[in-house]
Order: sequence, then structure tokens, then C-alpha cells
Amino acid sequence: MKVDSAGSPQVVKLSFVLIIFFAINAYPLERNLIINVDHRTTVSLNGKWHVIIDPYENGYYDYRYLPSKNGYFKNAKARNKTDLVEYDFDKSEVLNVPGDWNSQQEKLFFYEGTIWYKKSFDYLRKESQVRKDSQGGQRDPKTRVFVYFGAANYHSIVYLNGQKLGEHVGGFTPFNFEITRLVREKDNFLIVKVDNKRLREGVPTVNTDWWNYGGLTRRVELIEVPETFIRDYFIQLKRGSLKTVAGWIQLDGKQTSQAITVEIPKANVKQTFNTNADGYVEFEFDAELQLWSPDNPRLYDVLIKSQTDSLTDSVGFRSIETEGTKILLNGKPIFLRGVCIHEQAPKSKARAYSKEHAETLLGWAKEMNCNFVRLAHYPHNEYMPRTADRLGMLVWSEIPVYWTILWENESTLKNALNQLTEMITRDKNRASIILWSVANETPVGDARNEFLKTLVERAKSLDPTRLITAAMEKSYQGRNKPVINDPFGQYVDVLGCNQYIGWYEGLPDRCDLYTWGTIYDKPVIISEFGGGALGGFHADKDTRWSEEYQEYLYEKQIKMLEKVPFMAGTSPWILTDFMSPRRPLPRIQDYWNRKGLISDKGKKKKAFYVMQRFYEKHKSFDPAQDGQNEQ
Ligand code: GCB
Repeated sequence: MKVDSAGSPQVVKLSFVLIIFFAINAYPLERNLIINVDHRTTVSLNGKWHVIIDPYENGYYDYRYLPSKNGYFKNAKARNKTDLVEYDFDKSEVLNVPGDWNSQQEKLFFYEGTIWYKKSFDYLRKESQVRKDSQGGQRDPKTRVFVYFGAANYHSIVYLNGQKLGEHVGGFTPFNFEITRLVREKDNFLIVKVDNKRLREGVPTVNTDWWNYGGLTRRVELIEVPETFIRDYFIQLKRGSLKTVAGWIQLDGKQTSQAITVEIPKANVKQTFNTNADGYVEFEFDAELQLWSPDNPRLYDVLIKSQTDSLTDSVGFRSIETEGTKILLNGKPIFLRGVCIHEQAPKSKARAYSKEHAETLLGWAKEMNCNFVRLAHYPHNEYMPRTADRLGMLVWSEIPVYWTILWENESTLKNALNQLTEMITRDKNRASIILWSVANETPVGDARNEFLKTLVERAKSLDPTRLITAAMEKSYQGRNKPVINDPFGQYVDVLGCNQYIGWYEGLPDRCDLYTWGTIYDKPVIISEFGGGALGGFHADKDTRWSEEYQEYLYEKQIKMLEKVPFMAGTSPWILTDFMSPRRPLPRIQDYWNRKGLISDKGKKKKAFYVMQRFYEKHKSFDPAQDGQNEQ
């Protein structure tokens, strides 16, 4: 085989064209995400999928490194004994979906690259009176069918029956493609190329502190909807009000002008509105509602009925605002008794994806007396905010704009904006979510400020009801005065501050020396603090990695933080140990970040009880009353 040298001008030019191509196609120009999948007619494609591990992307590129017309997505079979086909999905191994690949096979533990997934299925439409074309495709169907992915990490290209449906970039948000005309009654094959290679220009970028779990990490569903259907809607209390419900509805399909009713039967609400020629309507009405709160997580059935479709959701109503350094829930100050959580499945080396995982993780947080969780560092699966809604847990939800993103790269910004949009689109009706976070520990600088400001503007335009935050770092005014003065702070409603005094910065006693300050009249959440301990390792409080060191560190931190008058909440790092390639120390870390308050085996460490007691004692904690520190 004759192959061009890799650096030939032709190859360089083509790669450039390919980069532009991906940059344009990976982020949908139109918003088309279907929300509230749980309440729609769906058929699950979860289960065993055949996979081909393809580190050289041989199923995608030909030997000239051009996208091949006959890649693995064709699902070819040798038809006779002379045929040359060098792959066979049906003879290949299988992986479970949902699920990351790293935890399913030893050989995939560190794998970063492409794996092809294939699922075959038959599909009988709810509307069965459809005419068939010569290939078995369905003409003039009365319903529409979509394939929906809860998430796939990181870059996915999706094909049905050999034809490309589209692609998606970003490992933590959902996406869907319409397959109405391609799906057949028999023998469909859905093929997805999933590539989790880390990219310098990616979001997140190459360096993070969590495992880069690859694959179809969340559920895959077929969704069947009427020809014109309710694709998206926003229904929450209007900002600043405790009784005016405001929002909008977006139809998708040809019959755009329709009468739509919004009903909340338990609140005696029944209102009718008319969508415009774009299938869109904004609405507003007053209602007598019991407000949602951690103490009373009241959810109402909301029914949205158009002439062609109807959908229900379970929605809570509450307000969230700030006043000076306080956060107000339903008009009253609330102290956020929080904890950070990674999407690490409890007691396992896998990424969490299920309702049971969500219940365990949030159940542990409840046991610690939390009313708040910071879902770090990316949007978690939808069961988390849904479960938080039910349990009465306030939520900080975040996109993976983490550490050292390429601030000046246009496609990086587009990517971040797209992930932010998808996160807000999916979860904007969850009462539990009070904060959208646009970044974590990003280095101060003009390009970064501009980048993040653009994200804040987008978040506010998509959702005017919630507060915007970011986890930032402190600096010092003199030796013992940490101060919150990141210039980006001016653009957020609530300041997050991560600090590791007593772990990365001195020993726990150092906490005694510090008096905190801020330049902003805004609430501050100490969004991370903590240190590592190997569950079950006991020694004196000066011995690093012992539970006693961690316990002492927490005691000292709490003593320091209780005196910070502008603190509106804390979310220590972190609920459970989580896997990270940055943590190789043998016999202590073994690729686990050990800062969990609960071990990888599900056992509570001593520091867990320190937090539990602190939160118990301070169920109505108000640092502005209790604090002695000056600003
Ligand atoms: C941080 C990061 C978090 C890390 C943590 C640590 O500041 O925000 O992602 O995992 O520190 O353990 O060092």
C-alpha cells in the first residue's frame, strides 16, 4: 500500500478542512433538544451493544486519512467466501449501555480513543397505518421518531442503517436526532462512533482531576411523538415573585399555530394560550402554590396539552434571589449546607448513571444534614436533579469549563456555550437547581473574563430565574488575610471560592490565623475545602492520609469558616472518593482521589461526622449574626 507522508501539504490542507467541518457540524445551529423524556412514549435501547475497539479510527478514516465511505457504520458482512470485510459487529464483544467502557473491561481501564457501538432493533410504530417505500422505510408517517442519548463521552457520530444522522461534542449533556424516515419495522442498525480522546481545545481540556470515562455513559431511547409535538417548555415562578408563574412553550412540527392549555390541577390552574407561527408562546399567570423548599419539596403535576400532543411534568415552584451577602429562598435567607459530588457510582469504579445511584448519593448527603449539593464539574445525569427535586435538595449545576481552557479559541467558546445551553435546556424546570455555574478554578485574565462573561450572558438569556456562579480562587491581602477579589466576580450573582488551607496550603492549624475578606457585596459559597484520607487508615492527627488528619482538618476549617460573615454556604470536597489518573500514590490512592467523606467502599470516614454535626448544629446558621470578622 502506498501511503503519503503524514506531513504532506495535501494532508495538512485536508486536516484543516476536516477541523473546520467538525467545528461547524458538531454544535447544532438550531436548538432541537427534546426535554422531559421520562414522560414521553419511549422504547429503551439500553442493554448489550456490540462494540469494536478502534484506536486507529480505522473504521472511520481510509488509508489516506480521509473519512471513508465504507466505514464501520455500514455494518458490512461478507456475503460469500471471497468477500473481504475486516470487521464484524455481530461477532464482536459486547458492552452494557448505559455505562462507561473503562469499568467494564480491564483492558479498557485507561483507554482513550474510539469505540464503535452497534445495536440492532425492530421498531413498530405506535401509528401502524403507514405506507412503506421500496426499502421498507415509512412514508407519510403520522408520528415522528427520534433517537435520544442521555450523554456520550466525548465526541459521537451517529448512523442509522448506514446513514449519518449527525454528531455531538461534549460528554455530559443529551442530544437527539430525528429518524422518522429512516427507521424501519425490521433490522435497523444504529451505530455510534464514540471517541473520548482528550483535546487541548476541548471542554474540558486535557487536564482534569477525574476519570475520563468513555462511551455511551447514559441511556439511549427511541422517542415517538406526534407529527407536531411539545418539544420544550419553561415553567417556573417569575423572578422576584412568589405567585406569578411565567414561561413559554415550543412546538416542533408543521402545525405551529395551536391552542395550548397549561393545567396544574392541584392548584386549580387551567389556562389556554395560542402559539404563534413559529410554534412558540410565552405565558404568565398567577397561582396559589405551596412553595417548594428543602423542608417541603412540594411538586405539582403540570399538564401541557396542545391540539396534537400532551405531556406531564412534575414541577416545584420556588424563588431564589440574593440580597447583599445572603441567598434568599422564597424570600427568606438560607444557609446552604452542602457537599460536592462527582458522578462516581457508589462503591464502584464506574460513572454513575442510574436512579439508584442518584438516590444513594443524595441519600448520603441528606444523612450528612445537607440541604444543598454541588454537582461537580459537569452536568450530571438527569436522575440527579429529578431525585433532588423529590428529596428537597438544592443543586448547583456546572459545565466543565475547568482550569486551563483555551480562552481565545472560538470553537472552544462555541463548545462551552453549547454545553451550557444543553444543560439549561434539559434542567430548567427543576426546582432543586438554584445555581448555574459557568466555570471552576480558571486563571484570572482578560481573555478568560471575556469567555466567561459570554457564558453568563447566555445563561441569563436562557434562564432569567436562577442565580449564576463560578468556583473561583482567593488571593491574599497580607499574609493572613485571604480575600475574594477575582475580577470575574462582578459578573456573577454568587461567588464560589475553592480553598485548601490545611491540605495544599500549610497544615490544619494554619486555619486559626486567617481572617477572610471580600471586595464584593455578594454571597460567597466556600465551594471546596478538604483533604485526603484513606478510609480505614487510622493514626494521629498529624499523619497525612489518616482519617484523623482529615477529621482535624475539617474541625479547623469549620472553626475558621464560621467566622466568615459573608459566607452563604459551604460544599466541602467531596462526598465520596472518586477515580482520577492524577492520583497514583500506591496503597493510598491507587488512582482514587481520597478526599471523599465516604470511602470508595461506601464507608463513612471520621470527617463525615464532623460535617454532619456542624450542619446539625447550624440548621439555622447565619454567619452574619454569628461572625466576628470584619469584611
Ligand atoms: C480542586 C478542583 C477539584 C479537585 C480538587 C483536589 O480545586 O476543583 O476538581 O479534584 O481540587 O482534590 O485537588
